[in-house]
Amino acid sequence: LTEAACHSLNTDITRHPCYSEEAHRYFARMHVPVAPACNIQCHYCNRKFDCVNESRPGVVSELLTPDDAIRKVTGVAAQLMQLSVVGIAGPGDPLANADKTFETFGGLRNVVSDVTFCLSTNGLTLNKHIDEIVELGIAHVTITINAVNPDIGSQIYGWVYDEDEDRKYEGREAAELLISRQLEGLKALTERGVLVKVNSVLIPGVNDEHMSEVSRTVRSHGAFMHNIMPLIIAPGSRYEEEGREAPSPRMLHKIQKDCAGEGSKIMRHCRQCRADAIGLLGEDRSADFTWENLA
Ligand code: CLF
Ligand code: SF4
Repeated sequence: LTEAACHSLNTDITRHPCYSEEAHRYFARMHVPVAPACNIQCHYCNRKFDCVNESRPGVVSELLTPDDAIRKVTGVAAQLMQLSVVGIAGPGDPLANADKTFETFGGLRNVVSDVTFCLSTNGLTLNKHIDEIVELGIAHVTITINAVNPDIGSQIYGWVYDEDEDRKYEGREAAELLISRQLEGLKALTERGVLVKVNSVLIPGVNDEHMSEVSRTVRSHGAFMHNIMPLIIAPGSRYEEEGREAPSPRMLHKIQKDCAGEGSKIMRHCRQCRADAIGLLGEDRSADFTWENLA
């Protein structure tokens, strides 16, 4: 998309702290944690904590109901002039809690103007929600895609639950289903004018050598930007039991550089936020915005 096209779709990246490196110095995002459930199992995750796809492991966000989230955003927007984005990123998968997620965005539409809506998902059920996302004006969606090859994906995901069939998939089949839904959702959103960022968790020994293929594939399906994030292992997760380790900064930078060299627009300023973060990236002011302070 050209910059002019972004403006006409209300996908003004110059005010989005994640989609624009420059914007992250001046504009703030607020996450509302309304989405507790998840429909897949990543080996780096422990459900006691927030979704690791866009968040630090070991963090527990306090859940909000959609009504409370709407009240909270209204209060914060009145006090935090830099607020430009409201996002739903957990603590589970926002689209595994589609009713709560869309009720929140729908309600916010009526009470805040001049903020962009942002959604982060593992992508499993995106195919069912494209129209709703577009109709609610959710201009930015992030999909966490860690592999595009099911053999590699089967080393990352324990299972995937398909609610329509009421069936739990495991192993290669689970990864195959998830990957096909992710790529289908990415393409469909892009075709409808939504700006899609792809997050990938870099897992040494699993997807490090695969990452440039991931980057190429998501680019060819329309991804606007690729955010390759270092694995941080949640306490109590399968990867912790296996003794896996985070990538070195050197490995992360080399892979980001290689993917950029092949033509992907790489995000380098991600701070792996919590599902209830408020403020500039890297800053968490959620403690400043208690109900008492907002009253
Ligand atoms: Fe939040 Fe994510 Fe939207 Fe940003 S975070 S839902 S795109 S408004 Fe940003 Fe945080 Fe990194 Fe995510 S720094 S974890 S990339
Ligand atoms: Fe955990 Fe993965 Fe579900 Fe996020 S998508 S809550 S990391 S299992």
